[in-house]
Amino acid sequence: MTDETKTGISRRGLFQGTAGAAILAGATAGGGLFAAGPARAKGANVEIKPGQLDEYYGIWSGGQSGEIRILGVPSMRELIRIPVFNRCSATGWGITNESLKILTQDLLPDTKAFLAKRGMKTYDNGDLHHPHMSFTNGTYDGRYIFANDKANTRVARIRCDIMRADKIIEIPNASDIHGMRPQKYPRTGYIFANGEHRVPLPNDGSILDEPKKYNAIFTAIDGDTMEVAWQVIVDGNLDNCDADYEGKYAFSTCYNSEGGVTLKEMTASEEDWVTVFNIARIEEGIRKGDYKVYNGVKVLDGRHGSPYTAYIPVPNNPHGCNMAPDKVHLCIAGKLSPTVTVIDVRKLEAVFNGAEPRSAVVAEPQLGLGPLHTAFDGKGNAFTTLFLDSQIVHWNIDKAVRAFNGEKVDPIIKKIDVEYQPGHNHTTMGETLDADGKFLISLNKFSKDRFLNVGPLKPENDQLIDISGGGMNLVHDGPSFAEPHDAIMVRPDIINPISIYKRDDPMWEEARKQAAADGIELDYAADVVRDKTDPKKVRVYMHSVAPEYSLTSFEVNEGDEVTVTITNMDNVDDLTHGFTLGKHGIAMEIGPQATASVTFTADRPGVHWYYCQWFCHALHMEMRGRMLVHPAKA
Ligand code: RUQ
Ligand code: CUA
Ligand code: CA
Repeated sequence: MTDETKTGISRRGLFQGTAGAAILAGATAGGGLFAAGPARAKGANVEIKPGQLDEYYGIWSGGQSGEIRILGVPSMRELIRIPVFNRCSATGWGITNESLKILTQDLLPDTKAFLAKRGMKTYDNGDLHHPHMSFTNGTYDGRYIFANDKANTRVARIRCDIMRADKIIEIPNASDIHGMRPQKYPRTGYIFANGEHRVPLPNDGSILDEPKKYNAIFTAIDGDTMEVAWQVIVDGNLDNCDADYEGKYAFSTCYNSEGGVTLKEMTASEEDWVTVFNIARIEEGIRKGDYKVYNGVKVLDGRHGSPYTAYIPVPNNPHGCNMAPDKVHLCIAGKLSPTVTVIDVRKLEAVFNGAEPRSAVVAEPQLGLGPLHTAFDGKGNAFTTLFLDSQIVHWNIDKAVRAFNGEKVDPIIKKIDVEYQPGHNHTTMGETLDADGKFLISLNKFSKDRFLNVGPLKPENDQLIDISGGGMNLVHDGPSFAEPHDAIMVRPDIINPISIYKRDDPMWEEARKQAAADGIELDYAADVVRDKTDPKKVRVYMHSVAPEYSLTSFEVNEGDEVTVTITNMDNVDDLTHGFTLGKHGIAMEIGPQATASVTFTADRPGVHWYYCQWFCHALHMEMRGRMLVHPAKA
């Protein structure tokens, strides 16, 4: 954010204004957030007692940690973490063959070659901003969670039955996937993914410091196959996105219509735009062959003048892009402008048929400084985060439309302070037709003095607000580690995870095939098999029943490539075993009835203990065995 915003208010002035507004909010809101003090606000009956279950699943982005976290809402208890783009020491994500397959198989050929030169199989990091669930008929259907990786231009699909990724694909041609949303209607369908940064196409070094020749690319992924369906070249760049409730359009905010590469250049203009993608026309364009193929993907030209896109001017450097569950209003947060631009999606057809693009704008209320994202209560009201003001503004969409038409009405219902600098916010079921207006989460980028000091890197602060009575009551402050950009809150009846794996789960398909080829029954295995054609390859098969592995030792030779495959035969809820091999950097979880495997080279002669790292039994410490590695003969 620049010091001087478009409104001409300096940062110093802003903070003075904020302090004043904070006092005001405290006075008018009957003890607004500042006054709330302790984590439970008076009158807000949301206490979750020990042993009680929460009312919602919170599916939280783990930001630059690369993971997803599942919280219980409203208790804000962190329930579990799902490793996605990161490495996980606990579960072995990025170590096991099963996870490595998902992390590597859909990388692009040039990425694989680039990583191989560095001795890597996949990227070790990720920057996960936007977790969103698959939809059917405008509401969550509990099949999948999709999430972007801005750092390495990937999109992941997470199975909700086991809460593990089953597909991670790298997107060609685009650079740095930021905004990402599933199609809401009739079902998902497409996953829309914004390549935020502009790069040359192809990006092979033939074009370097010629920004005019760079492009941003919009991608539609088929959520069922996780293959790229098509891409569209756009003018400007692509920040956040959303989709409508009729399956007609996707929308993206553009903060860099200037095509700049420096902050100064990217904020030079008075206006940027929202890019609207016309799905039917794009599909028609694909059918008619109006595309070029780059890196195996059909790419349409959606720059100005094309039939595929419309560019609707909005004040400079917009950010959030949120479709209201009234099926009509798309809310574009102004960021540098104190406004939210409201677009009526029913007017877009006319725009695509030649009407002036701004004719689709039906409101542009002034809400406060630094609007970033908008959430909805399903009752016609919206909540917009004000980053600079450290506030959330509660406003009415209909009144904003009426005010835009000249009526003397104030759309603002109330403002409350949050601690501090909110980015995303989200309401329970708020991005679906089932928006229920119960809770609002404010994901604040700074916690400052809100918690015990933990050193220079502070946690962020997630504040849960009860909006069920039409007001806004803070019910919880929750510190969170880097860095929830976004979150969704989903009714528990929609998500039905299993507790015990099915033995035919596709996750360990390869291990199943290999065992069959070796004549091994995974469920009862206690075998060491040396490969017939490549005698340096050894496959060790065992199963586990608490507190024992079926093999208490196995022997290999120095230099052998060893694959250890373990099946957890305990058929009991919550009985996970593990396999940690000392001094080898190897650890993996093996869930109830799951099979997991890991491959490594036995290049340390000697005795190496393996042990179970998930406390599973009174004799868990004794759940161990030895790998004996014979030294290579000199
Ligand atoms: S963005 S703080 Cu990565 Cu969703 Cu707006
Ligand atoms: Cu099995 Cu600990
Ligand atoms: Ca701009």
